[in-house]
Amino acid sequence: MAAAPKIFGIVLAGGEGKRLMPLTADRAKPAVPFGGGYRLIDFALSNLINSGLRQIVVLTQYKSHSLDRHVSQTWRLSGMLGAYVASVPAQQRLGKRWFSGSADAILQSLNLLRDEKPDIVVVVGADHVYRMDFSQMIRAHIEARAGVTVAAIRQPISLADQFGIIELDPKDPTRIAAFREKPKDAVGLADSPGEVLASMGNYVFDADVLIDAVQRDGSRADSNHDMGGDIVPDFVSRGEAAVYDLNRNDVPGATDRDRYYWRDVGTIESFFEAHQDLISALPVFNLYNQDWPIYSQQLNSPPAKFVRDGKNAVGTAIDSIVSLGCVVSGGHLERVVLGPWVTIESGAQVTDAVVFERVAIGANATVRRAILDKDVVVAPGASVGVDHEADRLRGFTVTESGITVVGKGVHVD
Ligand code: ADQ
Repeated sequence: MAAAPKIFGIVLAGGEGKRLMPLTADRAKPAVPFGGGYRLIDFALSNLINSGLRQIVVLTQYKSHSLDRHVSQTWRLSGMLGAYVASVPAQQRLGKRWFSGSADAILQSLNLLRDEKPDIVVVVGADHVYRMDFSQMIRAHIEARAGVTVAAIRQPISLADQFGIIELDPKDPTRIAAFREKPKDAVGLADSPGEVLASMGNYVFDADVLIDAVQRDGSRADSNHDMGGDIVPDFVSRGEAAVYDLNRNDVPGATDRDRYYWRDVGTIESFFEAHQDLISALPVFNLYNQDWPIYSQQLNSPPAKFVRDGKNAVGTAIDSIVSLGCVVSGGHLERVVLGPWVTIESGAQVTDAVVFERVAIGANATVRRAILDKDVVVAPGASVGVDHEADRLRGFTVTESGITVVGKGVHVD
């Protein structure tokens, strides 16, 4: 391999995100808004760009219109030195079929690798909130001389059935001895029985090894063509998989609280909780780290404004994030994340909420423990999240822990 290996990034962004319904009714999961002005995919892309990658493709499939638009409008790199972030929709290059899994998405996109001829390929998921310097993981991969290196982080054992679970080789703890995708009967770690070592769904491969692996997988009738379910276990069975623990990763500007922060925001519950992690005074995840910025679309919008209403009531917000273009007129926000262009009228009370773009909350309305998708209108005096039975009867999703989700464009009376 040359002294400076050529690195290529693949972002897997074709997942449906069924567990995030109704937020994914009309958009791919990586395009779901997060933290006011971001989309979920901005975290993966920012990490890759901050790590020095300059050739990145985003493989899309499911309801990809808003994702494709976001990637092409926001992630415009200068054309110099062949730098790009390109959204590549499924194209049926290998017959009349869509991607049958994440490994098949790569198999159907091998023309991109053949064009660029990289030495190393970084493959990442598109729906996690975290910071990670992939250049450090790439160095570890080259030193480990493994076919694949899998990024890993400790997670509570109660979540083991949502992740690929890694068992290390006791003789060489840099190697993976066993890998099971989403097991129901995971065993805790020897030094911490309440935890397991989970795959983050981020991988570094030698390019030729990746090409060979997805081609072999493609010819197997017994494979689901899934990176976590099929490709990684195959490397593990041949003793060719190394692990890279996120706790080895040192991201510039990280705080003690968020140095190893990583959240899979695949469910409404985890999506809601990750927002709560953003808004406290000492945030669990610090969006204000300028040494490792998370990039997103630049809105041409006026700043947020807080004003008194006609009756001299003050518009206030505490422990909240308020995006550009918002106007809070006499209403009160507490532990709320507002996307751009939201209006909050006199006497409205909004607590513990995630509110997407262009939502209007009318005078004296009440919103509690809720997620309001884009263009929702809450009429004056109406309520969301106060009476869960009434919420269900109106067709809103109410989760087990009592989070009410109102879908895009719904008018709440
Ligand atoms: P999951 O996220 O459940 O687990 P998957 O549904 O395959 O696995 O999604 C992985 C990534 O690939 C996501 O970013 C998704 O959008 C994308 N994707 C899924 N199907 C795709 C397709 N047909 N085409 C293109 N992209 C597709 C994975 C790993 C686990 C690991 C967790 C960490 O399989 O081992 O623990 O991620 O969250």
